[in-house]
Amino acid sequence: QDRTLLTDTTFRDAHQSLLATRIRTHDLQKIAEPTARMLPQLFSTEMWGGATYDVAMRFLHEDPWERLITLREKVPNVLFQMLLRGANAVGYKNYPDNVIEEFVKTSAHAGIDVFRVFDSLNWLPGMTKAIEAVRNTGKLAEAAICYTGDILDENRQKYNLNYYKELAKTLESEGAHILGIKDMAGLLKPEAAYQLVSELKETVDLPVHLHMHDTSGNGVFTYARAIDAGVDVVDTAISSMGGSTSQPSMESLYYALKGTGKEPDIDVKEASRLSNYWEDVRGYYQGFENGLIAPHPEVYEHEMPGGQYSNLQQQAQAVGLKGRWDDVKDMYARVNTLFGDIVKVTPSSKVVGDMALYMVKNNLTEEDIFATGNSLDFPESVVEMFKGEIGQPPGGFPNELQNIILKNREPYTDRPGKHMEPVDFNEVESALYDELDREVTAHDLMNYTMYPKVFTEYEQFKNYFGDVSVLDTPTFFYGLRLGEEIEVEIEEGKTLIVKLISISKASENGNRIVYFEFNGQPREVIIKDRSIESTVKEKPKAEKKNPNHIAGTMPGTVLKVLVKEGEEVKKGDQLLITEAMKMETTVQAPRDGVIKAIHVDNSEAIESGDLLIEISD
Ligand code: PYR
Repeated sequence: QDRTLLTDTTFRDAHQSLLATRIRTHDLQKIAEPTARMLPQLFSTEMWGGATYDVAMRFLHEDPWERLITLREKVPNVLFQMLLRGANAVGYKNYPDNVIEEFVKTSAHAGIDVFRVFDSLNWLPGMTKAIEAVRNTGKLAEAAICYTGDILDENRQKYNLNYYKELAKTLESEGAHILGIKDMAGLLKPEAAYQLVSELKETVDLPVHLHMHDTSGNGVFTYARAIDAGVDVVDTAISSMGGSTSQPSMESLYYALKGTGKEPDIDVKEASRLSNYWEDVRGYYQGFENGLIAPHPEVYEHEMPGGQYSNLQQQAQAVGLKGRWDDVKDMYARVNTLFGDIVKVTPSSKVVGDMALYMVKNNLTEEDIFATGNSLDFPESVVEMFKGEIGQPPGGFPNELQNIILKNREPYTDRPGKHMEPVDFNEVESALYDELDREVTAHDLMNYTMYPKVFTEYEQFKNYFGDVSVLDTPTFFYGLRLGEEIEVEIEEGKTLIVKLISISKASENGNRIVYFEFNGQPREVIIKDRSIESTVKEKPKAEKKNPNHIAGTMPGTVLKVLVKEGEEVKKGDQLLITEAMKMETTVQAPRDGVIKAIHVDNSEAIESGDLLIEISD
């Protein structure tokens, strides 16, 4: 009997799914060499891609490429795997073809060996360029089918066995080296896994690699049945970073299979030593835990991906829906039905999540959407998806709803990449050179091309605060307590000892003097306390029933005002774009009229109910 091969997802999907993607390179690199020594027989380690790319810059103030390069140096002996969102690369929208090509080339060069490519609607044209780009680098293209629904449910047959078999055949003919089954929510039940894997093994002549999340608690059972059916590789995480919304636990699967001859070729004692490390480290990230402390079979109802659960929960809190999480989960499933039952994985899952938040926040039902949808301002991501910007679901979008959401504008049905101008990287390079005032690397180019705003803010932060990646994680997240002493290794073998002595009262302009010891020498530094300056002026509130008043619907920021006072507008014209968490909304004119007053500026913070714009006849 062949041993089961494993991919270890601890460095990527495990923390994306348990801790809102927050594990820092600092904590990964400390355990990288021991991991390489202790788990040499893995098929691969998934350590990059998905949400880790933008979260690194956005929240951890580090460069995702440095993570890849640092880990590559420390782990030379195991294949590195990344998650690539097809035409969306590691972003949330389609990019021009030459960006995909360049991104794949650069990632392969920096150390990625296996690219798991998927499309968030299982739409083949969204994957073909990425598969081709991977093949051109000589690396391994794992093309993944996203699993949704339930092949055993006779009442829900949109995604049935035949559907998956046809897709698998097509991916094989497109040049996939490995067939992935990406069960991003953990919906694949044990018997369904047996049938699906058996049929796919009959259908294609490729190794089959199964990825799932253990949200329901049935993960190891599902894997065991997939292994009975001949699956070649499965995704697991080190036990203290496994289970729940993460992947099933590596050691648990090992013990479950022991005696069958199919147990993976790992030293389970070494694996549990790695688990001890992660158990301690996980504690530093407690604030990002998603609160799921028990199996959650409800996932079979709401179908939310493991990687989305904790992130959407945070988004819901940020828009004031903390007490209504049950409603959001329920609405998530209803929105899926409203959208015609689609695959839900980044970015399509985010669209469903945005719509669910929008409907709960505004107390809307499906009937309201059909009855009053023409006057509703849907989240930007919803409008974009229905316009065809992230591809097409099997069978297309429901027509009536599409007309309502697009306000009868024409969607497109071909590949979005076709409509996009290629990015001129020389131009980007010279613009960046001016802005950064330093040599521009291939990695800067990718960061900027994919996330211009996030990258610029990351650079500004780094210029202001320096390289914070050297700080230990408790200090990074929570700062120093008075009297606390820490060691900071700024480069190999060069350690500084920092002790916080005291902090002065704030001066009138909000500055404080921080007294500390630096390798035993007293030092001080003046720092602006950004929490002072809370004299935020109140904005006028919109009159609820006044049709001339346009109000903010969620706490957030104004991204861009698109009109001027005195300008004539027609019903449906775009007035301004707002952002709440990462969700953009375009506010449209509810009727024809003239812009009488604009009460907000670009980048201004707004509250729900604030008066943004007034219209008159
Ligand atoms: C991602 O795209 O980030 C997933 O984990 C699906």
